[in-house]
Amino acid sequence: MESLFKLPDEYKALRESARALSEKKIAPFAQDVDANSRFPQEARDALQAAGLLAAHVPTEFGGEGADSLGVVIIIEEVARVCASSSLLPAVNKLGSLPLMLAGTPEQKKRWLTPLAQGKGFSYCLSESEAGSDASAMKTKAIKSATGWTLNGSKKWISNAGSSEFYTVLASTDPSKGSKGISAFVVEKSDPGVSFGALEKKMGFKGSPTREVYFDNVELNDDRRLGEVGSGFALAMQTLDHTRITIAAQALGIAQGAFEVATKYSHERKQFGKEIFDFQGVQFMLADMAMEITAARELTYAAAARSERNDPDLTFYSAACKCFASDVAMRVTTNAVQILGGYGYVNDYPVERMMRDAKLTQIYEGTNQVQRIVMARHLDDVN
Ligand code: COS
Repeated sequence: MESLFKLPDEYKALRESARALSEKKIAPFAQDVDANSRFPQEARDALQAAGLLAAHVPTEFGGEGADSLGVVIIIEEVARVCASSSLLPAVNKLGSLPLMLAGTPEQKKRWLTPLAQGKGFSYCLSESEAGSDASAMKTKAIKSATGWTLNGSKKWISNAGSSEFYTVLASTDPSKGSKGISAFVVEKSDPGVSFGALEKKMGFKGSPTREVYFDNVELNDDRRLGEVGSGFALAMQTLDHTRITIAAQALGIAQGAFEVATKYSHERKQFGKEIFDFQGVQFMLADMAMEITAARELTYAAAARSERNDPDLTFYSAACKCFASDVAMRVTTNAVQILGGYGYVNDYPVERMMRDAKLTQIYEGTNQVQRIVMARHLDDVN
């Protein structure tokens, strides 16, 4: 009973070091990264130097072997100061998880080792006509004499062009629908791989998002992850684990906005007193604190399930992603409200946080998709 719901000390220490690093080496650049839509190079270098860029990579491949909760805490702390930067470790986990789940020992050694050394790993599932309906993808891998020939394109790919490696889902037998999809590792240097222009986004402006094109990309069969036809299930299984990192990101954004709003409410005086002294403002802050706490408990509970691969993981990961991102949207919107005119201009970070929060309700499955997933797993709630 004593340890029930109590975060073990090792995670507290991890939070402290991730927070110190984020405040010192990432926060000072967050506004510039957003304002100039530029790659957060300082964050990338600082995270790599500290072993936090792909901390989930097992120690046998040179990583830190951080568990699901450890990765959640790292992402949460980075997102608290700069959401764009927090996508670096999050995407590295997303891109490489199919390899960790289904790769052979040789495949793991081949790509996880350079990932731990700082090469990025992206995830290519979505297409222009296949977003929520992911299995409607048109990208095809056709069997060739030596392996596979890949043709098609993927859309909204985080860190595209910056990452060295890409897990690509492609149809290997269109007649079989979701059962005819397979997963491959594609390298940036493979002939026939190219990238579109940077998307101009509402938020997460420091994170490069591009289309990825495959024009007769020849892949040996050793690029295939798992069995032929198992790709869609692998993609969904991956998201079961990684949607939790989006909840972590949402949590961090919400926490950051909540702290700014609380501090401001004590500094700002109107009608002769701190605006904190108005009950209307206190109620807003109390609601923020309550919702963030609830989202954090749910996210950490999901992370523990991810680590154990519990049967109710699918429900928990969808629930925490949906809940935490909705919380982040409400919290950041209310933080802007508390700061009033100052909140709407970029003297303070809350307008950036509000723009960033929006994406967490959309990517790795819209919150409507999360509700579809939850509705299919209602029996897990008991
Ligand atoms: N784990 C393992 N396998 C899974 C799975 C999971 N969580 N979810 C589905 N599958 C497998 C099942 O094996 C299923 O086959 P069976 O019929 O044998 O059970 C197969 O995949 C097809 O699943 P389903 O019928 O549920 O697929 P749908 O086409 O109905 O799609 C949704 C389901 C909408 C939930 C799915 O397409 C989805 O998550 N879409 C959003 C994609 C997304 O998140 N995109 C964001 C881009 S990544 S940044």
